[in-house]
Amino acid sequence: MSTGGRALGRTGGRKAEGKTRGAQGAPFAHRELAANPLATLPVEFVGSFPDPQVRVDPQLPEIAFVGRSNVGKSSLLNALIGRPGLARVSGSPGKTTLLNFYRLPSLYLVDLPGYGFARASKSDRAGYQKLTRGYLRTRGTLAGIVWLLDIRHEPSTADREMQELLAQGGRPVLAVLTKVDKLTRSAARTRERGLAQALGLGSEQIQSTSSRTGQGIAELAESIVQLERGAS
Ligand SMILES: Nc1nc2c(ncn2[C@@H]2O[C@H](COP(=O)(O)OP(=O)(O)OP(=O)(O)O)[C@@H](O)[C@H]2O)c(=O)[nH]1
Ligand SMILES: [Mg+2]
Repeated sequence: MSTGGRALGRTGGRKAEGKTRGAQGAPFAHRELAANPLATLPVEFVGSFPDPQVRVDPQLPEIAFVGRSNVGKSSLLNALIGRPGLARVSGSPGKTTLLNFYRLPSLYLVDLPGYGFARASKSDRAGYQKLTRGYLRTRGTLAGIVWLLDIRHEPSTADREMQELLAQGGRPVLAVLTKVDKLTRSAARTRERGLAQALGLGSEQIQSTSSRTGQGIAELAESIVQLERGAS
């Protein structure tokens, strides 16, 4: 909010100045979309990198996926591009430890290591954090961030810290609630409202999704396309 409607709402004690959009020029429309505009595009795995300054060729806008370990980043990425096995998914948290780049014709989707993974060693955790934060802070080609939160849980301290970092970065953010299939419709609606309030976001800034059932995936894909259009 503090950055012309580009970042997430209330953070760092700054007061919200009204509702922000889910992303610059791309609020979630919350209407049922028939087709996912990303699922029909060719996609290619580019590589896994340990360096936030890595040069990828060609240079294109990047959309990053960030969130707590095990929140469902890799699954969401697979669902968006319609390739179930492309990004590595696991029952055990901490699967993604590097920056993984996937190329669509005119943008990259970047799967980031999850934060808050308690079982990783302290030095590993510090390393992932440095990589994720370094990437989010310094990446010139970063066009937007998809920030994932599990619909069943309250935002953790690490989530709050991430929200702060994202607000400071001032780039468009799409807040996505994952695993909505785990709740009944009415429980999901209650959680959506509660989380929107807890995060200081308008309901149009949050999209509930399920990588399992496909709910909300086409809508998120459409918002990513809008984000990329705003960046290029
Ligand atoms: N029910 C349900 N399970 C999901 C969904 N998305 C992911 N999962 C499960 O959650 C677990 C973690 O999924 P990942 O996609 O690997 O999560 P991640 O955020 O990439 O995890 P890290 O790479 O460890 O940070 C796996 O067991 C997935 O099958 C969903 O929409 N619904
Ligand atoms: Mg992952």
